[in-house]
Amino acid sequence: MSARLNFLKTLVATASVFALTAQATEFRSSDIHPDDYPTVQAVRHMGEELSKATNGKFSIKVYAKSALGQEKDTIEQTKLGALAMTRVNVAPMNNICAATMVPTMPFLFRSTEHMRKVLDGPIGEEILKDCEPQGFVGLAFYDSGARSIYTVKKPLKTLADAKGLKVRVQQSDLWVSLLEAMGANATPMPYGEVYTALKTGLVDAAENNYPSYETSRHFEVAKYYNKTEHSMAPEILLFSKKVWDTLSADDQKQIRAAAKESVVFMRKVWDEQEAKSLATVKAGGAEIVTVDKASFQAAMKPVYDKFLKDPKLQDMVKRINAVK
Ligand code: GTR
Repeated sequence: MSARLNFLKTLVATASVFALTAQATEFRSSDIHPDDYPTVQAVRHMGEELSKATNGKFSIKVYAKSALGQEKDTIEQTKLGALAMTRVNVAPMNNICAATMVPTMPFLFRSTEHMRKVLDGPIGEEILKDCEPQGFVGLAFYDSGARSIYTVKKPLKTLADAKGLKVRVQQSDLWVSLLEAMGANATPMPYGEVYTALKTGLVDAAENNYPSYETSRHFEVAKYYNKTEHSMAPEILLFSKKVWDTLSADDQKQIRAAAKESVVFMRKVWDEQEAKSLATVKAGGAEIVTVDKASFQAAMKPVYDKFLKDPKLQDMVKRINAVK
């Protein structure tokens, strides 16, 4: 008798667990950064908000530290619907979705405030929308600060110092041209290979913001952080269109709302992280070098000419410049 009761109890328990799992969906999201990096924290925060708003129907599990691959791989998986979400920089999207080239453009944003205002407004929405025909629902932009060139052997003070420098760039044709316009030799490679490339002399330099320079430990190998601040290419949070199309309009609304909310959270964490990373790299022996930025800026026209041939994109740049 008691054996039968136990059996029934187990049956009921199993059935209810099953019902729960049958209803609840956990979206997988990828990131190349370590666990406590602002982008990882932001998507995790989004998951918590989404779970609260939907009474546990949806949640997000973030796979950090490239557990699911480098950015190009996870973009591919997201397109196929094998992965629901990926947080990447706009750079590896440049060749896929043309509008993402615009916020990548050198010396485009005048300040963090300018960048945030543009990306929060209709222009930001337009860029996100441009990824949809390619299989991605753009949910949000996250801050990525300003990128500067860091060098192993000697500081870089003017454009002339960049001549012939072997610089790692992100996997984007635009990024190759950007460094070539500076007179450097651009070597595109995934983020995960940069530390070794700097250490073995495969490249003389790389470029990134303070948090990446610090958390990747690149500052231990490339001591000169030369403040070129040549691009403020933001991060982008992408949802798989394939998965998206299986969701109801109401579910989609909840996801969008949680993503937007995570931007506010991210900016706070980002500002703190930038300050913390700067202090860490300085304490670790990095030298912050002042650069003749105007000489770099003056060399950028060929990049605009080559990549913004489409009048729509040119117009977008004009509208960005007009945002006060
Ligand atoms: C970081 C960015 C990453 C990746 C990396 C890189 O700043 O957060 O998404 O783009 O730079 O240089 O590959």
